[in-house]
Amino acid sequence: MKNILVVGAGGQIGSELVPHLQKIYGNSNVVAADINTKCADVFKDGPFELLDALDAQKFADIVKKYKIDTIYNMVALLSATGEKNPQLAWKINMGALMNSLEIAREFNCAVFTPSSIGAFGPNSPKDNTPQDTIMRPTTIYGICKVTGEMLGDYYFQKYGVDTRSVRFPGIISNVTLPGGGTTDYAVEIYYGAIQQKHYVCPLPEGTYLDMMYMPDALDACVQLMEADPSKLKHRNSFNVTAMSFEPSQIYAAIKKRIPDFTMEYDVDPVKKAIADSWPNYMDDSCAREEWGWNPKWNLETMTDDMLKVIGEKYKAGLLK
Ligand code: VAH
Repeated sequence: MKNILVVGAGGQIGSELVPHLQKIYGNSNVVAADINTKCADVFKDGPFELLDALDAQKFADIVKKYKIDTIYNMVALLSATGEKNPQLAWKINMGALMNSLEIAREFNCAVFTPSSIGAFGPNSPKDNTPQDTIMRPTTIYGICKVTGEMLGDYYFQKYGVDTRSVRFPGIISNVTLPGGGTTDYAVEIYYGAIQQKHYVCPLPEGTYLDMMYMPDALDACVQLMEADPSKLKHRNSFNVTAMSFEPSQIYAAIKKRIPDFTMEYDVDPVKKAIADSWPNYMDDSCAREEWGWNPKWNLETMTDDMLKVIGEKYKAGLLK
């Protein structure tokens, strides 16, 4: 059975990835690690370790203590936050990745590190963005992600480290609010619909972005890490997407279910510039062919589930 370490477990993906992995591999086989002390109260079903991913010695000690064979490195400052402090974003994003790769090399671990649609840039093809194409991102987040992809392939080719990665689109979830992402509007809009019946959208109408519901994202992580390595022509990093929409389309999907929901636009120029540099929709045929990627959720089914779960939390007084 695998022994897994999730670093950055307290983030938007990590907070759902840990229980998802525990259901598959067993609670004691999945160690959650995060710099935030509050996470100790969240991850009570299995081992939790306080870890600053930039502390290589502590990171390695945890890998040795639990005989880890698989590292999910989920540490990242996201796109909009990164633009406020590019130097810190580089330090954290690349420091955590380099420690993950070096420790994986030393202790023979496999490594999963998410990349992102943010790894593409304004001169990447916007529609049906190919798996292999020009990538000149114009955000520090994207530069971290494309550098991370190359480091992942380098550690595989030079040292044989089993590195694998997907280029996630915007991920929509109803557990942990995302922070500092350009695609966060697609999560916030559901809370606005339930709590205020109104939302002020920071991206303009017509801004298409790839998106995915969290259950599909969690399946993508596990499916790729469980894939037969002999079938993988790519490793870092696979395009994966489930849907592409622009703000007026998600607004319409919600309004069908909450007729008195209203939305206005107040465009955030930073988020607009970032979104405009990213694809409208990616070609994820390589992931489908090489490891059976096949998303289950679309805008309609996701909207039903998001409004149901957030509505129940609201009625129970659980929303801040
Ligand atoms: C962001 N949610 O907006 C992240 C993601 C595809 C975007 O990487 O920065």
